[in-house]
Amino acid sequence: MQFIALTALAASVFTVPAQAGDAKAGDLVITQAWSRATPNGAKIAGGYLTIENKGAAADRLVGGSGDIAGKVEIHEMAMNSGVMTMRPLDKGLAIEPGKTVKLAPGGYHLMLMDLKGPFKQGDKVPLTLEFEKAGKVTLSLDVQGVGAQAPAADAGGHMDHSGKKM
Ligand SMILES: [Cu+2]
Repeated sequence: MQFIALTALAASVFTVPAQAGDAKAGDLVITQAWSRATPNGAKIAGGYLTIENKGAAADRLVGGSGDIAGKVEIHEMAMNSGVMTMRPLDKGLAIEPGKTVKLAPGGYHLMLMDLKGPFKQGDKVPLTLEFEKAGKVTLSLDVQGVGAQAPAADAGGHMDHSGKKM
């Protein structure tokens, strides 16, 4: 009995994240999760974060969800015939073992769509990410100012990359 109690205690101690704001899911460590304040009436926002895979097997970011958005997609931004475009990654984003993948303006990002309300600077927006192997992990996006590392194409490029109105 004593042994079992101690084991349980040890396990709970080791699952506490090292730093406030960081999140862990299995062998994945997620840091620097952030977003930007949304302009008036905006229905979309980008989500950015760093994912490190400390394990020996590949994993895959396959989706996300949150009360603040009707839909969360994983997008890739790329130059296409001189035009900055975005496309959803239907199969998700691979996180190779030993590698760190950064979601940042101008590259991979989370697309939070059908926002239920504005993001204001200083907000912490709760979001759940889903990984193929590590499962679900909840974290919060630190909302920065409107112009924080904002690529000009971000908001404007969204109406047509999927062919859908949002
Ligand atoms: Cu996008």
